[in-house]
Amino acid sequence: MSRPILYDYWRSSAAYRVRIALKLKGVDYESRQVDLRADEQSAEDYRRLNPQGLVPMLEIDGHRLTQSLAIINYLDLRFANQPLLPAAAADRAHVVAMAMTIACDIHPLNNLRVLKYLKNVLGHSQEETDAWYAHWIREGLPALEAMAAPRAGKFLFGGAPTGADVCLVPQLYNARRFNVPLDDYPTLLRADENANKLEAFAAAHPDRQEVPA
Ligand SMILES: N[C@@H](CCC(=O)N[C@@H](CS)C(=O)NCC(=O)O)C(=O)O
Repeated sequence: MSRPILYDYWRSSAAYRVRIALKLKGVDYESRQVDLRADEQSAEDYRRLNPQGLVPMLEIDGHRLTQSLAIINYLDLRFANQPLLPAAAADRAHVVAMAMTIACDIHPLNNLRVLKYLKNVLGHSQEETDAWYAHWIREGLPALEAMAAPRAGKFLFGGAPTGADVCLVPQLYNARRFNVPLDDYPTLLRADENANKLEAFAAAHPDRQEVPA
C-alpha cells in the first residue's frame, strides 16, 4: 500500500477524528495541511479533489475519500485490528448513533462556514456568534450524556474506544476552546480522559500537528 495522504487541518475536528482513527489502526500517513484560515479549502485546486471544499479528505488505496464518518468506516473495514464499531447490530447502531449525535447534529451547526455566514453575511457580532456556538454544544451534549451513561465503561461504549470516542474527543476539545462548561457530563469526561491517555488519541491532538505558517 502506498502511503495514504490526509488533507488535514490541525484544528479541524472532522480531520482530528480521522487522525485518531488512522493512529488507532496504526496506519502511517502523510498529513497535508489545508489552511482553513487562508480559505485554501475553497480554492479551485482543492475543490477539484473534494468538491465540497471541506477537510478531511483521505487518499488511500487509489481512492479519494471524503466525509470523516465514511472514512472511519472505510478504515474499520480495511484494517481489522482495533475495531471501531461493535459487531452486534444493536450495539453498532448505538455507537453510530452517538457518533452521529456529534458529527451530524452538533458539529455542522458550528462549522467555520456557518460561523462566517453568521458574522460576515448576517452581521452578527462575535459575542452573538460565540453564543450560537455554545448553544448547540449545550443542546447536544446532555443528550449524548444520557445516551452514553447506561452502557459506558472506560469509554462511551464499554472498555475499548469506538467511533463514538473518536468523535467525542475533538468535540470536547472544541467545547473547551469556547469555554463551554462540561461538569454536567461525567460519562463524557471519563471517556475523554481515558481516550486521551492512549497514544493514538494524544498524537492526533491539534497541539501535536504541524501548524501552517
Ligand atoms: N461532515 C464533514 C464535515 C467536514 C467539515 O465540516 N470540515 C470543516 C473543518 S472541521 C471544514 O473543512 N470547514 C471549512 C469551512 O467551513 O469552510 C465530515 O465529517 O467530514
